[in-house]
Amino acid sequence: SMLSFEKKYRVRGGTLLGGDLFDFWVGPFYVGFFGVTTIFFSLLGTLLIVYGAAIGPTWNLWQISIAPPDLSYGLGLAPLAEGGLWQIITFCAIGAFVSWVLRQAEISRKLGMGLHIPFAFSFAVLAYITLVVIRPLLLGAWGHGFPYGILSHLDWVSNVGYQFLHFHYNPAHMLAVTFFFTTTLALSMHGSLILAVTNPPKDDDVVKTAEHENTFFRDDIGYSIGALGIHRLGLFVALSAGFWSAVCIVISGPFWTRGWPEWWNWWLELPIWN
Ligand code: BCL
Ligand code: UQ2
Repeated sequence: SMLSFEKKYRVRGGTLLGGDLFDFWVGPFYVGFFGVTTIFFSLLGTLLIVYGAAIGPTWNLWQISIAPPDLSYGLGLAPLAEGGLWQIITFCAIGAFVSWVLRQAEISRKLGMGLHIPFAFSFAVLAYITLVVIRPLLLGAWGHGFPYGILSHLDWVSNVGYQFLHFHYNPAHMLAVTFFFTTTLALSMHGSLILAVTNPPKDDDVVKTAEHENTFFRDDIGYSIGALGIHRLGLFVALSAGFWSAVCIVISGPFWTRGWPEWWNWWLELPIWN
């Protein structure tokens, strides 16, 4: 059932495209122009994946894979069974992800909220587009995209990693990994703190306050970042993880072609050692 405030905010306006045409709800879901395009692209993309599996060698879920074209096709279009499917599926995926960002933006605008959510999701979309469009363009072949399959994409990550001998020496990869780990640290601190103050035993009321939250961390480590602060920090570390992930892969090949351990020679070559 609909909450009373939902009724109040279910009003026309705020759309970016289509005007009033798709400005309505179906059950709990807002539709909008970009709801329609999301459904269209994700349905078409999914059907093409199923078709790719059907003309492929296996129905084993782990082994199904839809590969990008051979490197010899460069930046051209390939026949369907030779990577053309991968190209159309990639187009559909980007269509669906971008539609989703814009749908989030329309809903935020209707509610008069900030655009933080579509802004945040667009970092994930950016990382994906970096992998399957920006880096392949810079390297001159769609064949540099990753294959769509559960095990095959893992093989791709391993192979591309070892092309650079030891990917852990990639400085942007170091930053990305560190931000991912810091994100889990921040969320585990935040989640445990909130549950500790607002999850009372059965039949008890919530009696703890923001003062308890602050005081815990002041007693524990001499500092509290604050209730608003932890959410700003959390968003920052999470978006940084996605951002540096995109950077770490786009520089691998287009910017640096040798092993990543060798990149650190700049340090050994500093004139101050002479
Ligand atoms: Mg590494 C990349 C961590 C070891 C080679 N590696 C990454 C990064 C991340 C990471 C920083 C992947 C996350 C990412 O891109 O998110 N690597 C990591 C860690 C170790 C590690 C922690 C470790 O050892 C502890 N890596 C190694 C070893 C190498 C290596 C040393 C292999 C031998 N690594 C590579 C290579 C790559 C990485 C090569 C990369 O290409 C990758 C990277 O940086 O890519 C950018 C970004 C998020 C996305 C791309 C997801 C996008 C989601 C989209 C927009 C939405 C999907 C919707 C979905 C389909 C719908 C679902 C519907 C449902 C109904 C819900
Ligand atoms: C905090 C606070 C919260 C929190 C958390 C902290 C009342 C509800 C988790 C503590 C966080 C700190 C000290 C920052 C830690 C830094 C990193 C890089 C992980 O103070 O305010 O609000 O949830």
